[in-house]
Amino acid sequence: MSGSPARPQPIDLGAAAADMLELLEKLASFSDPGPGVTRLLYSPEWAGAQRFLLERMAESGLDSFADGVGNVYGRLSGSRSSERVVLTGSHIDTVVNGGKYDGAYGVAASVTALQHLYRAYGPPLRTLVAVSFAEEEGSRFPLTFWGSGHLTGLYDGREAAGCRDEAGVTLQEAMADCQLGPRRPAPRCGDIAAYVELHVEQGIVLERSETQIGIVSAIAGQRRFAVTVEGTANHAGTTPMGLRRDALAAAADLTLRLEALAAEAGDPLVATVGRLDVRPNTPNVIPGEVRFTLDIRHSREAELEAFCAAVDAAFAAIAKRRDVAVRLEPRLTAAPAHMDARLQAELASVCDRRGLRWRSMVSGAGHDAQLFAPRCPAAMVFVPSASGISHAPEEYTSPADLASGLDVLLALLYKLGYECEEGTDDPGDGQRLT
Ligand code: HGY
Ligand code: MN
Ligand code: MN
Repeated sequence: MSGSPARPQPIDLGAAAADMLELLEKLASFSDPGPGVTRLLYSPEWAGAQRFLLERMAESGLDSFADGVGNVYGRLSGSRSSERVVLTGSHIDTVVNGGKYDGAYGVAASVTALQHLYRAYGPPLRTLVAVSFAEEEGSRFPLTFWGSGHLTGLYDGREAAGCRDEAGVTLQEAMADCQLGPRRPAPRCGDIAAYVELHVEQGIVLERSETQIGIVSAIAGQRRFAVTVEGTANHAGTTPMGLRRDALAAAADLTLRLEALAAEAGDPLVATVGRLDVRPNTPNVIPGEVRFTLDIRHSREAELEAFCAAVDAAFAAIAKRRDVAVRLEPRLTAAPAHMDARLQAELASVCDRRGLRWRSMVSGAGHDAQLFAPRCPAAMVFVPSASGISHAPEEYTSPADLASGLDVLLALLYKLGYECEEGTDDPGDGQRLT
C-alpha cells in the first residue's frame, strides 16, 4: 500500500455515503430473480457477491481474502500489528425474497468506512478488518450463523457433511462448488479486540420515536427447532373423522397452542412457525407427516428456557390426545447477548457530538454480534427501517439515515483504530464472560 497522505483531512461524508450506496446497489444486483433480494449461502448469486467484494476491497487498498467457509475479509493493517484487530461487518446472505439492506448494509458500510479512513488518515495504529460473513439467516440449510459461527467456535465444520438443503444438497457439496480463490485462515477469535456491526433495525421503534440511531444494549436469545409430526396417511374419502391420525390437523393444533402460550408469556417473548412441509401434500390424502420450524426468542435466558419447557409439555399433551408422534430437534441455541457498555457510551457520545437523536434498545432480531459479545467487546448500531418492514422486498431505509449510520461507524472505527493508546488492548468494559 502507498504511503499515507502528508496531512490528514476530514472524511467527506457525502462522498463516503455515495460510495456506500453505490456498493449497496451493486450487492443487491447479486440475487435470484423474483421479488426482493434472494442470495442464499453458496448459491451462484452469493458467490458472485463475495467475489465482487474481494475485488472491491482490493481496489480500495485493503488486503482481501476468503477463509475456509467463504467469509470474505478486507484488512487495513495497523502500525501496531502486534495488537488484536477490530472486526466490523455483517452477513451477505439473505432470506428468500428479502430486502437489500439486511446484512448487506453493514457489509457495504464497513468496506466503505475502511476505504475512506485509509484515504483520509493513512494506516491506523490498530488493524481494522471489514468482514462479509458467509451466512447468518439459516435460509438454505437448517443452521444459522454459519459464517460468524466459524470464528466464534459455534461450529467446527463437521456439521457441513450432515446438513442438507431442500434439494438434498449437503452444505459440504455446496461449499466445495463456490470458487472464491485461495483461502487464508480466519482471524482467531482471541485476536479480535472488538466487533462492531451496523444494521437496519428491522422493526418500527426508531421510526415511531423519530430517532435516527439505535444503540443496541442487548440482542434477544433464540431457540430454533425442527418439529416432526407423525400421523397416518389415509384415504380422505373413506376414513371417518374419528379414526384419523391427521398430522396437519395436529400441526395446526400445536401452532395455535404455541401462539396462545406466547400471548400468555407477553412481550418481549415471540414464537413463530415459519416453515411448514406437508407430506404427501395431496388433496385426497390425509397428511401422514408434517414438518415445521419453531423460532422462539426472549431477551432473558430464564424466561426463554421456561417457555421452551412449557412448549414441550403442551406439545406432548396434544400428541397424546391426538395419538400422533411429535418430535422436536434443536437447530439453534443462541443466548441473549449484552453489548459492551463502554462502546455503547462511546457511541452515545459520537451521536451527541453530531446532534443525532439516539436511543438505547434491545434487538429482537438475531445478529452476528451476539456470537462475539461473550468473547470480545461488541457493539451494534441500528438505523430506522421504513414502516418497520424487513425480510421482505419492501424493506427500505432512506439514504439520509444510511449516511447517519455510516457517520457513526466511521467515528467509532476512527476511535478504535487511530486513537487507541499504546498497550491498552481491550477497548471494552472488561466484562467478558469467557
Ligand atoms: O432472524 C433474525 O433475527 C435475523 O434476521 N437473522
Ligand atoms: Mn441481518
Ligand atoms: Mn435477517
